[in-house]
Amino acid sequence: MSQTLFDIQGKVALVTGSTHGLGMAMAMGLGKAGATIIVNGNSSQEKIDSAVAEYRKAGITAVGYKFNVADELQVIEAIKKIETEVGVIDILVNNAGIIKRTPLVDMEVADFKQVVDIDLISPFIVSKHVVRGMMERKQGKIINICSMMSELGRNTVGAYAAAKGGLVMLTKNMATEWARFNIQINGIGPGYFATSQTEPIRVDGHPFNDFIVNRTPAKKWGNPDDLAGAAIFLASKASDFVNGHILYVDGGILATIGKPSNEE
Ligand code: GCO
Repeated sequence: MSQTLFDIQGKVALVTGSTHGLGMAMAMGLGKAGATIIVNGNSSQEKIDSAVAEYRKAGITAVGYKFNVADELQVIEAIKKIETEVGVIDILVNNAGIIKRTPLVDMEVADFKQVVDIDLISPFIVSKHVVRGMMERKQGKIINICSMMSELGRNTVGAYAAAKGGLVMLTKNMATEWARFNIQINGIGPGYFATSQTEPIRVDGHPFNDFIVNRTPAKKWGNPDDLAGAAIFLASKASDFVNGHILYVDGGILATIGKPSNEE
């Protein structure tokens, strides 16, 4: 019984932004659990090709597609190509995202809009064009990658927090409208992980590095591989009655207000 609960053998999973970082870590987890991985990026074909090679080296069936998740026409065309060339998309992980660390009072409106475009509107665009097939087949899994900033503010990441907070409510509304088609739409909220996105605030000696280690009950930055289990759970039968839920994988940050530095 437990074997089939988490079995995603033969499923096709599109993971946006999966050429590196948390997206690659979750996609690797899904791939090692048997899913075919659709690798997506928008930077360069070389980056996608080298990521696909990395997946295949790990024994995962992987195909790469370069498209901009914020461009609806590119998304429509890419989904058509994927579903013709590889197969219908059973699992969608809306992971692609950017962050701009600027105090709100100094932030250009165009920069704020760009963050919201990619981190909030793109999951809507990609989901809208993937979910129609899921509705017809009466089954599907959508996983939106949220953040600690879905629940907490932090200096200089206001646009990102607004987008990631909105993504929680978008996830709940997708569940409200699409659960009746046997589609489960949930979120994963990563805590603070050691990736290229957090490198600027993680380098040794950076005050934020010590802050996060102290603020996290687990007393460490997350390892991207720690997200694979949550992704497999929300992509498999094991979560068939879970909907509109954000699963935080954060070492306990959201469980606590923290403590004075002189307390154990
Ligand atoms: C930051 C970090 C965070 C993390 C993650 C936390 O600047 O505070 O980049 O945004 O990346 O989103 O969940």
